[in-house]
Amino acid sequence: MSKKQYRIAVIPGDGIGKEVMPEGLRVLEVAAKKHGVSVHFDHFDFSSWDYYEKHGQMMPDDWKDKIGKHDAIYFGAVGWPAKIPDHVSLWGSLIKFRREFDQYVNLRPVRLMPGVPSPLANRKPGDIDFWVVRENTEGEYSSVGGRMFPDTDREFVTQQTVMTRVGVDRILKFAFDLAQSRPKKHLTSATKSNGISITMPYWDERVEAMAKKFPGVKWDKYHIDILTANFVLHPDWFDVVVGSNLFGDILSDLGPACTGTIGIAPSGNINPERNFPSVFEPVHGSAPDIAGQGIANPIGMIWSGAMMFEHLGEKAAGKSIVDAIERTLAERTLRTKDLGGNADTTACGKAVAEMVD
Ligand code: GGG
Repeated sequence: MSKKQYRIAVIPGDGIGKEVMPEGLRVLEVAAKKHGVSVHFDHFDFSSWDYYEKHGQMMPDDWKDKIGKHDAIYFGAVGWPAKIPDHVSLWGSLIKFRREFDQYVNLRPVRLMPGVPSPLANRKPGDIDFWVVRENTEGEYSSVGGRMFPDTDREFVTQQTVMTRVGVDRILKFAFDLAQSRPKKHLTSATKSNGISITMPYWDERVEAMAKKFPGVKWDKYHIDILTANFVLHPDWFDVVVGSNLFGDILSDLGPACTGTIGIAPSGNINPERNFPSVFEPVHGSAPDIAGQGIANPIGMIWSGAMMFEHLGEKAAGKSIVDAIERTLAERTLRTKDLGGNADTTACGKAVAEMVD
């Protein structure tokens, strides 16, 4: 039994984030109890439209003091576009975490679970089982740029992609390390160096340089356009796929969609050096179109909790949650509507909790 008590900051955020979070916590509590893991949850209401409405900003000025000493952050979803522009909510919360806690790895598994129908023809579990490794602190998500002469016919808007050698090399090293640890030992790099003629050839150069340090890893690269087509046509080709901030974001929505639904996809925003807490959140956003109906799929939130336990070193507790997810999804009636079932958010969460052993 682990002697440490983990302190987890819990931030449900907006929309369905508020609905799936209780199910994530339900399952974490059961797994913690069964595996002798001691966890304490501190709840925060910021990173949400409600907080913004009261305070005029997404988070308090001392947000880092409030959550920076926790062992991890468990996050729901951000964004309420009817009330606040998406870029204001995202840059006011999640992107601050990623940058200021140096969470330069965004790790997102893509796996077809037993019993879950893939929208792709003739795919079975094992055919789709790979990781998307997304660069998480720079690239296309840069704040370098601006708007001049607004609302005139001279209006001019620019935003630069930023790639640093440190930033590119560290994400590539993480991805090659991961590929080396897997049976297939295969890495695919997402590029677009024919059209994006400065940053992407640089990315390719750094991939080639890093590959020399990993002679045991087979690697290839695809332009992002054909790579997305190959995700759909040949998902079995992939093992570890590494991409820039934007390419990684797109690929990690498309990948899970090929496994049935983006609703099951988890992610970790990871600071591998552990100087800061890492954030674990479902890949999906706040989904205003279905929020408030109690029908959101809680599996992405629950699986993110499993990733969090694994990151904290509580491997058995994490695995017990993933196994419980597999057993739940195998039963059609326990799945939510997006996967052809009729369970609501709570029923699906309870089913996973009951399956944890
Ligand atoms: N739970 C993830 C979330 O709320 N995502 C909102 C979003 O739009 N994220 C964009 C990003 O991850 O870059």
